[in-house]
Amino acid sequence: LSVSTFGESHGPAIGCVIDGVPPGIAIAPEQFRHDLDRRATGKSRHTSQRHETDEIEILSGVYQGKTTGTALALLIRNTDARSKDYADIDAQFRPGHADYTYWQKYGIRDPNGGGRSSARETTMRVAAGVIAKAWLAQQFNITVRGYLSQLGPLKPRQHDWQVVETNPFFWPDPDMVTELEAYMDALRKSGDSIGAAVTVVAEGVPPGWGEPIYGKLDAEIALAMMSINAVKGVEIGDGFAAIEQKGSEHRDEMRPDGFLSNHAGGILGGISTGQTIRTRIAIKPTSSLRLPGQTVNTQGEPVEVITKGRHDPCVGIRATPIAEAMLALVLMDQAMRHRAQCGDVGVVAPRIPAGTDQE
Ligand code: EPS
Repeated sequence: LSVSTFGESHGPAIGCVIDGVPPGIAIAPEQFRHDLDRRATGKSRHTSQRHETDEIEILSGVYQGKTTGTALALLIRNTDARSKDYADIDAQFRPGHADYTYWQKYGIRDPNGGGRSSARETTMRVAAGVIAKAWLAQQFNITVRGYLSQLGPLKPRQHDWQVVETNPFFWPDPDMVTELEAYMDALRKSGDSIGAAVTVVAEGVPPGWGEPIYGKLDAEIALAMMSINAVKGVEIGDGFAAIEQKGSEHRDEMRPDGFLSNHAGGILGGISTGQTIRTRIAIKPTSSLRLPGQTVNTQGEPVEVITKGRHDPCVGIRATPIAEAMLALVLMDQAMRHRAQCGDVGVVAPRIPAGTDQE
């Protein structure tokens, strides 16, 4: 499976081409609508107020509601770009933004919005992920879903999947939503931004997916997650908490009726165990701030920068569907690789049920 995206935040359109999609996957337009809306800007006062319609056009690869096996091309036209917001900073670099490194690499810059480095690009990842989610569900009954697991200093105290989709944050603790709203309102008024963490799980993944050395399932997940804008860290299972754990705590003991825990995050030796796959990503605070900061311009002179425009005070709020899409795409790719190499012969030992997981 291969996905490539194109288009800039303030260009005429964004799009993607997905190659290697098996034929016969049933895809309804509402499936795109659902996930694109979950990721979109302007759905609450806590995100960027740019109002894009994100109307998807399927250019190829789908016939009568089913994938044909040929290259799938998807397009979304930009309808609400406002390039004048960037007039003041087109010759300056926002501290903490890819403005600077794009300039160092290419020596040329499209000053309108973030261009390719804008989170606008993630729209097409979500669109591609819709295909992967549909295939995983239809072929294996796999569910990929996620939630915001930290917003700045705030951590959920309870976990209820039912409420994740009922608030603008993808937050699993119903008792804290008001607190999050107050936190975000104060932050937005201050002109500052905040980081966040998103957790994504895949339930129903059979054991055996992933290459043992190069192309480990966890390595591919980490690569995919780190390729999302603003992601600064990736954990699989307990991740960095493993530093302080003893082996007796970390190991996931097994009984014929199931695993007793899931510290490994569903992957051992780069191969899925059959447990829930769990990954958590750290998302940095957005760098486009209304607060003045020191920077340099393209001449190397010191200047003060203030970013206007319609920015996210916490881009992590919209990252849950993006991370779900990336996990689904990696799983689909690994599933096809596993099937191509092993078929069903890999499974010789008795399978242990997924068993206990800790959320
Ligand atoms: C973004 C800045 C804003 C956001 C954008 C992400 O856009 P602009 O390029 O107009 O400044 O609105 O998000 C989207 C448009 C989107 O669809 O996600 C950024 O700097 O990442």
